[in-house]
Amino acid sequence: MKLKLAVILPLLAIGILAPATEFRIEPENFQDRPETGDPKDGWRLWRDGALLGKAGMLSVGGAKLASGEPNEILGEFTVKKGTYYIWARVVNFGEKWRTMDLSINGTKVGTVGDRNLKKDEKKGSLGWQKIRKPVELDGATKFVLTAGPKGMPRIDSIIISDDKDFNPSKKTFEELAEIEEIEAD
Ligand SMILES: [Ca+2]
Repeated sequence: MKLKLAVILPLLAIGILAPATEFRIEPENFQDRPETGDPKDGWRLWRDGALLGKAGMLSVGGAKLASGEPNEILGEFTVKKGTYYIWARVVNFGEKWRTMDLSINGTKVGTVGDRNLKKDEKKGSLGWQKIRKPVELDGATKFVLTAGPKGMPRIDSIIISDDKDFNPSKKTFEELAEIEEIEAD
């Protein structure tokens, strides 16, 4: 069936045929990512050519954890209004303790990092993990990553997509790098 322009235009206007939208958010570009200078404390920049933006963030735990302070980094971004599915590119050792919580605008939306290894997933490999529930975003959006009590999680990138079928695991590194990055506010 051919759709006539007179039919297509109103559908576009209400978003039914609008193309899916993906954005990248890079934790290494969060505004508030205190580096204490102590290699055993807080979070550190993780540089590697295999990472989007050639860097990520890793938590090294340490004194902050011992003091009971939340070991977190924070980024603020302006996001176009929409319902988004969230994916995080993280390292998974399958040992359950190198985890971090992702909170958005003060609400925890999920935990990523170590989880059960999938078939064919190598221990310590980088991979995409999906946050279970979609989130509604509109404008000013605060992302917080909080390292789990034992520290040591690593994260490269976050992608938000308004397409429930989007799957970054099916994209090449080059395709992922071309996804527009939202600059921190
Ligand atoms: Ca990155």
